[in-house]
Amino acid sequence: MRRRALLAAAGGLAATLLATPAAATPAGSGANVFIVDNAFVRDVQRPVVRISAGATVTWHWRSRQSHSVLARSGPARFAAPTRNHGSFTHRFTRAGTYRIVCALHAPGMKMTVVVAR
Ligand SMILES: [Cu+2]
Repeated sequence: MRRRALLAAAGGLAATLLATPAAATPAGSGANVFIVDNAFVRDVQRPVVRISAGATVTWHWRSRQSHSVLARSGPARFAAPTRNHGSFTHRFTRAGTYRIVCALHAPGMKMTVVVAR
């Protein structure tokens, strides 16, 4: 039930975001992604998050199982430790496409961050 409530909340956030023009999150600001069992969620599972160089993405764990954030390919590599609570923020300074997975649940648990100049 907790998970259902979270997904409903994420859906409400998505509706808010979809009501605004589909611009990339600008530099100096941040996008949020939720981590549930077993998916990355923004508006949908396996989201494509579009930001500008200099913006951040913050992952928020809302899971019972442990998950990680691992940039498997892209202009830069980074990783957050495997855990089931808390949050992790990464600032993207280099433009390009980042393929991100959970190291424990790849290849199914994945998402993409596209960073514009
Ligand atoms: Cu995982």
